[in-house]
Amino acid sequence: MSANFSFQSLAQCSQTKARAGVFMTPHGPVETPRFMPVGTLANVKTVTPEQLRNTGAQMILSNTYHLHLQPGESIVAGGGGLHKFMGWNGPMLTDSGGFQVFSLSEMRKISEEGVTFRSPHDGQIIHLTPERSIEIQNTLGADVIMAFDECPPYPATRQDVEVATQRTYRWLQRCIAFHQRSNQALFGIVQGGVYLDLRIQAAQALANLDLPGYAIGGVSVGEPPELMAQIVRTTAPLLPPEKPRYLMGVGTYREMAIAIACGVDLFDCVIPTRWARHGTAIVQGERWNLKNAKFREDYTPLDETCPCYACQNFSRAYISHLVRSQEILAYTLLSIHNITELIRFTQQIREAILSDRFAEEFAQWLTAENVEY
Ligand code: PRF
Ligand code: ZN
Repeated sequence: MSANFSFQSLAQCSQTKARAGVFMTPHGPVETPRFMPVGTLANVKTVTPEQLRNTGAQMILSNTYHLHLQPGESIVAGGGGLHKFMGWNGPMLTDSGGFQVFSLSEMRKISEEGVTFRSPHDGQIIHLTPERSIEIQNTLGADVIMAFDECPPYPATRQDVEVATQRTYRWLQRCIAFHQRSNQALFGIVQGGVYLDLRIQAAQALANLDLPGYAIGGVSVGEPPELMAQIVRTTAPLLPPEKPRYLMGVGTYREMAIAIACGVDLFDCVIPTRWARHGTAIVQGERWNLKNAKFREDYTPLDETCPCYACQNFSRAYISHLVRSQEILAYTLLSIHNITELIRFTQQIREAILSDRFAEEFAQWLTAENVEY
């Protein structure tokens, strides 16, 4: 690993594969396991960087696809790079764009060279290739950049997933060849859909490449939860233990707890901010709709155990009022709270791992149907 990055495992659970560690980046440490909030368009929606820092966020995410379309990476570079442009001084990661092209744009065409699609902004034809994705991510300047991959939909035939997984591997080799900066760590992404033999092949092939970190992609795309658990349980242990492992797009309590038990260190998900904008609070892993009549005269905080700004200063009744009135402050307070809840959950797991109490204390989250650990 380059001198700018390191991953140190501080403790290993005696009953599961969970570990607590520190991932060091040029913009500071990330204590793992940890949830990373999503800031798609160079901001975590409705939350200022200062508020975000106070949720316990260490590393945050942004997206190559979105920033390339709007405002364009040269504008971000003109503003001093992604960190300076958006006022976030901490560790940052950009996703490569492949997944977003497939989930968000129309008229996409995929070939060995890359992906062609129409910009949803102005209809312009855009080509994204492994080299182009890395070039854009180099220009944006996040600490961690992701390989350009193809995430097959669910369900998909074994044949289609095999083609996508092998192409993803060739694209990774092109990303590695193109990426020349030591102050940005390139993570590889394991695909393979729900086909465990393809997952195993891909994980072993990637493990041989000595990358600074590894992600598991292609999950949480509609497959049943027990399949996701099986995929993570099969894949994570094959990735080098001395490197950070990142499960992409996953952020519910149960999914994170299970993945952590399999040795995963990092997570991201739009759930806390997206739900916030729908007036939904996450409380101890449950989903509460603040429009519910029972909150109208409930003067207690969202979560009495939560240290966040929203819980320390406002009641359920007040936030319910803001949600009903569609006041923007509702979304800010709920985003702050939801992000804090998810980060706190991963922090509590980290502390439990450090004192080897994880398997007992989080037993309620560690079961998924038909899955054993
Ligand atoms: N690939 C990339 N980003 C992603 C995913 C993926 O498979 C997922 C799948 N859950 C979320 N974000 N590049
Ligand atoms: Zn709170």
